[in-house]
Amino acid sequence: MKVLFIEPPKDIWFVMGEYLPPPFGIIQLAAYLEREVKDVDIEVLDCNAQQIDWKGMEKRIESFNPDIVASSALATCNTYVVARTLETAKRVNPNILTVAGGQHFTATAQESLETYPEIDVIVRGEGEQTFTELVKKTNKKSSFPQIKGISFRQNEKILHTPSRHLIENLDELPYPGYHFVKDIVHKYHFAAMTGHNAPYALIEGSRGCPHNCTFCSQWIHWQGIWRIKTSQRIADEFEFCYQNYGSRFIWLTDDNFGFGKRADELADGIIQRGIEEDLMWFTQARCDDVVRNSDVLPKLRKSGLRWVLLGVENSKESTLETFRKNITAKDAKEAVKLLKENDIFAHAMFIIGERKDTAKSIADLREFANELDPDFVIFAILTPFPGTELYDEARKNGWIEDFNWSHYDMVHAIMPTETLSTKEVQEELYNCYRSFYGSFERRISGLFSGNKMKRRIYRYMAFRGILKQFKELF
Ligand code: B12
Ligand code: SF4
Repeated sequence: MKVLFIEPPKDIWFVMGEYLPPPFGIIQLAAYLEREVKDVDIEVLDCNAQQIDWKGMEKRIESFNPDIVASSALATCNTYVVARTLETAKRVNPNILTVAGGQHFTATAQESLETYPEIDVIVRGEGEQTFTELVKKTNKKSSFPQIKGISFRQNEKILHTPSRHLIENLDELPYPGYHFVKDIVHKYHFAAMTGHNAPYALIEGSRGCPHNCTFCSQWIHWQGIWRIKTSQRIADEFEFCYQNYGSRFIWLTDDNFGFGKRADELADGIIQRGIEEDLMWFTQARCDDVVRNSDVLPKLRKSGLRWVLLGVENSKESTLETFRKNITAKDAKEAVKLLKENDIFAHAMFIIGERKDTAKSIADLREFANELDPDFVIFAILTPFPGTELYDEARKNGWIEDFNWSHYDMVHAIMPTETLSTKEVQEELYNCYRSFYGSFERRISGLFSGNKMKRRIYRYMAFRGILKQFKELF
């Protein structure tokens, strides 16, 4: 049995500057499959890192001659590249079983199977156990209805088997399969933030989130359950990547790190392993968690935590309530201040385009962002990702004006607000960036900041003209 995992050629998210991430979801699945099934020949093809175009991909599929080709969208905006990948596989050999998975395909299983005849099976939700069972039963298609967690076609009908239970203990997962990409592992980088000399790895610390924001697909995908790896295990994975793959910048994939005791223990674990001196790591966090757990920040900084992305989202109370975010503008101010005091790069994410947003409320948000003055900001447009409560509401009310999935990148406006057209929401995004990064004082203070990461990103922006790229969206 031969299985080929493919990370398709795809566009980077220019908002984050220059980076090349490892295809984490699929190397994780590959490692699990390798451990559970002995007689399987597995390859991972990362078209981005190997600079392989569509033609090159086709040739690789031909030469490897797989029984199964599997690909992951990561985010909704990559739907078409995954479909094209699987279509390419079918063109090479119609007998290849093509499999897609991840948040988007899970949420749109019925619709995706109706739209893309090139997809044979969609693995819904958690992939490891389901995909492994699918590989074991590939040659017995009659047993597909017994595999929990898949959607597929049978006799012209689309079937969805019942969902599978989640893995209870994430510590039982194998270490991520970086050995599948060992020849190119040195290529992964987040140059805009950490330069070219800090090999970049992703490590997963948890799945899901205990909160339930209306626009977020994360908690829905993981069934509203937050499962965490032990801090000991996460620290082991840090050391594993540091020692074996030379990783010097680690992105902890948790959408909500949680801080607290877990963070304290992780910082201890990294420091005890003696790898903190030349290690940088990143995570995403809620503002209230940072404020509540400020006492652990110095130790986290010592362990190499250099950069935190805060989901500030908005300053307006009613908008935060609509999002069910359960934080306040005061939390955001305090969190940014605390991160900066601890020399941790404070990165804030804001969302514009909520239904009640007006030109005035977005101007107020711009003012708030300027006053908050984080080291770096991303303004994003409220996007109805399939699977979210927002998507259901927007669809029911006919708000969605654009169903081109490649625009679901939080940079393209998809919906109008009550008072702004979709085009005006798009223009407001540009105004937000211009307001924040257009400030001469901010640019100068960025270029000469005491924080190394901040100096690097402002230098990067100065030379690459990120503002210009936003302007080109119109
Ligand atoms: C790291 C990351 C990034 C990195 C890139 C990482 C990469 N490898 O390319 C960066 C910063 C560049 C990035 C960018 C973006 N991201 Co991002 N990102 C993440 C993050 C934090 C971790 C991804 C990860 O590795 N998870 C761990 C793996 C194991 O989980 P997984 O991929 O879901 O896979 C499991 C299952 O879903 C399933 N599965 C998945 N794929 C497949 C495929 C097959 C064949 C099978 C069988 C199973 C399967 O099995 C896996 C194991 O159980 C996630 C949030 C999260 N914690 O997942 C957001 C997330 C995926 N990103 C998101 C978004 C919106 C984006 C952006 C559009 C903008 C943004 N705001 O960040 C851009 C798009 C860039 C692009 N063009 O691809 C959203 C996606 C929502 C959606 N439905 O589209 C997420 C969920 C964050 C969120 N809470 O909203 N991202
Ligand atoms: S936005 Fe953040 S806090 Fe809210 S549900 Fe998603 S991951 Fe959790």
